[in-house]
Amino acid sequence: MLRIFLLSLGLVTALIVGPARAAVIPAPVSIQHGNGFTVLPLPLQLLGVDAALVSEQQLLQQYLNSADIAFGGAAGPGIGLAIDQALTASAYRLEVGGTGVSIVGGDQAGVLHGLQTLRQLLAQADISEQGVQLAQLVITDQPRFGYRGMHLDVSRHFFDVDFIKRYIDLLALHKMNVFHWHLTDDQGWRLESKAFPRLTDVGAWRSGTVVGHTHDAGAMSDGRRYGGYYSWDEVREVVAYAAQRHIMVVPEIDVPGHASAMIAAYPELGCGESQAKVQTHFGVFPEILCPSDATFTFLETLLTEVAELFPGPYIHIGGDEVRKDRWEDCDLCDALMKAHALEDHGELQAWFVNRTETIVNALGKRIIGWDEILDGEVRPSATVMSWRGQEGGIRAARAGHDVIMTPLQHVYFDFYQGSSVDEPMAIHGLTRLPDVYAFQPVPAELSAKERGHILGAQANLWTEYVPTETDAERMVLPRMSALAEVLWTPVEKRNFEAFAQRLPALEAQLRALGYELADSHYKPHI
Ligand code: TNX
Repeated sequence: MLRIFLLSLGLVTALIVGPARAAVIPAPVSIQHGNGFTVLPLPLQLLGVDAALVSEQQLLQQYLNSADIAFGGAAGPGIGLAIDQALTASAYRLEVGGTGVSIVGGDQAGVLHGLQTLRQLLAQADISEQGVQLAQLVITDQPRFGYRGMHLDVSRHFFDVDFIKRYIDLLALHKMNVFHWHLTDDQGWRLESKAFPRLTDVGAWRSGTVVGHTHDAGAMSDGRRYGGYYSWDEVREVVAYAAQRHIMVVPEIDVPGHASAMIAAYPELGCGESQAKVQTHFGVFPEILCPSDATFTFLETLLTEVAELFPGPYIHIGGDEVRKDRWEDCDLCDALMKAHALEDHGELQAWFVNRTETIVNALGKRIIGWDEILDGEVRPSATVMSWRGQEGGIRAARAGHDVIMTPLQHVYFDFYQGSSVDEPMAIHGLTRLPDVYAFQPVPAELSAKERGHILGAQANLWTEYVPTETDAERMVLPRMSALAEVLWTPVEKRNFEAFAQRLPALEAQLRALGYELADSHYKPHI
């Protein structure tokens, strides 16, 4: 502002004032600021794009469009994209120099990450009739972790494909690369199945919708039918959309617990007399799958469909919060435990997981499970998602499992984000912006070898109390901006005060893109 004012008075040149510091989130590995500016004339010229980067060039055009920056010019300094295999995968180098902007990636993902940095620089640039004025600099950058994820629960509340794409856009902007799609739960089944149409005919619908933020369970339901699901075409559209942004989609089919909707559709999958319905309230429900041959035959057919729809290497099979007491009154369960010398129901659950893993592995995929799968002996080939703190992840890494950290203390984005009474109703808990930023995904007590098992981390957005798109955006923004820095930036470069200074520029950019953000972190915390 001051700079613009001084410039308009003609009192100083940019060189005297010096270029504004680029505010990039997540903070890059290195930024070297130059002394001057480069002015890119409008419309912007897009230069020398490799054939392998056609898709990234399309994205660049879309990004410029959504920032209202004209492109298609043919003169003056422009923007060039290239691959240089001397750089590592996902790494990039961005230079704003005399001849324009050059983004060189170690691969296409690296170029994409460079584009996200450029978007932030453009959003902060002075744009006039002369063109876009960018501070000269050189950024070299690469991610700290390979797995940088965001989860979204679409069961408790349903979000349509347009929103899913806007959510994926947010991941890309933050240089995150995994979208964990929590497709099934007690309150709704959201994935079309050709083999089992009742999963959506019955399981995708419940007899009440949420009528506002309230913890009064009775008031949650207005009696109308609520629900929805994704067709195979829609899933493919989402997967392709994510792939263009170098984002892997991890589908979750949550078994054997959190399965009320599945059992409501196919009661024979449950243990004993089924009372299952698609649930309308928050909670952990007693209906769980029975470990019968019929269940595994069903899962094999279902997971074959899932494996075809989702090209990524993982299928998440849930495993959390299983009300194993349901297996107490079950002759088949007793017989299985005897036959396999299983001592308790935790071991029976592990047996269930192992058998499901065999199915998934035969489909050419690997499983991920929530940390409860460690209650018995599961094979080290299962990747563990540690949510009840980091202890599960520590145990898992020591036992040779790959681990994704998602501890509720730091990255449960369904929790409150501030202590003000104006805070919108949330499920419970408190995860403030500095709590997210303080997250250390690699526990100090692990050995070097064990640390190698920590693939990265993700935040979870459970949506029991997140009924609308606006609510969802306000829960993840700006907390995911803090998480992005945890996952990307070298730990020694992390500094919350510096992040907080850079944040307003990103917040303005996100608002300009039409997202809603929470402002809890600007309010006093008592
Ligand atoms: C626990 S985290 C759950 C979810 C709930 C969440 C609410 C996990 C694996 N299971 O089913 O939505 O708490 O915070």
